[in-house]
Amino acid sequence: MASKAQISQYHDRGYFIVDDAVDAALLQELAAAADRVAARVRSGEVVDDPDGIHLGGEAVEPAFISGLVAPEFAEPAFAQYLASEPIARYLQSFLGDELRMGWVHLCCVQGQYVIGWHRDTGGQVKDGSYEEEMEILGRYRKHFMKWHMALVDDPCLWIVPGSQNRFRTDREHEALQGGSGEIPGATRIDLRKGQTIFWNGNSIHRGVMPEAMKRRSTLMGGMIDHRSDYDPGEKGDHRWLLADNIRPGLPARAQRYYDNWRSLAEPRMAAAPSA
Ligand SMILES: O=C(O)CCC(=O)C(=O)O
Ligand SMILES: [Fe+2]
Repeated sequence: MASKAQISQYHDRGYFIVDDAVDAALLQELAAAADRVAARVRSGEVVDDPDGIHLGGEAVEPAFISGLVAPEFAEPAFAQYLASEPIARYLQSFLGDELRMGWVHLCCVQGQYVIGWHRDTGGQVKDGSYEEEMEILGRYRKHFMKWHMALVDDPCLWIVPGSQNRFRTDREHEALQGGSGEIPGATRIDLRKGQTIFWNGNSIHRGVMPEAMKRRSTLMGGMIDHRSDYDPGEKGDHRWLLADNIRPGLPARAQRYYDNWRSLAEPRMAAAPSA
């Protein structure tokens, strides 16, 4: 379970960092598996397509890979990780016992990488009044938790601590409109290999890869409290997850997460096939 100090840091500053959310042996497996999946996408052997993971396609240089639990990647470590005990224990403190599947993605950029300042409130008003912004921050993704886990040391994420709880400043407004430059009080998160940051995406944040850094290899996870109503925006509902070959390859706890998700997502997707 998360400690009281971690829970209050999460609520006040919008994040906390831990060393023990992944087992040492699994960490080594994940790091090696991540390199293999990136190589498979790079060579065209596996295609990570929102409509269905498949074999044999065009080589691309991946930045984010999303189909990690699909059997086409042949890397069971990712589903084991998503269903692992330490992840469940940390999430339980915030989301309760009954979770539904979010995601685990790999960020494997090489070379340049910048995602400007933003909150993860996609689809919501970005330029709202005080009342509108506070309403969004109070409601959006409230039953949801996300995290990064570094497979190699990762200093790319920047967060403005506490900004998940308050209206933007003028300087932040400018930065959120696509302006560049620094925000006073922003913190660079220096994750060492194997460390996990659980953080609130309503915070103002950005991703920047330092010039000297050659490659990033970080898992990005998310999970949802299954007591909450289904929200089509709660995760990119990739249709590949509906394929018949996904569920049998998952560990028991992940099957439960999957079934919870599918029971709500499938009827939605059937009603709106291209959503
Ligand atoms: O590169 C990063 O760490 C930030 C990515 C991001 O914006 C997010 O995970 O919401
Ligand atoms: Fe983000």
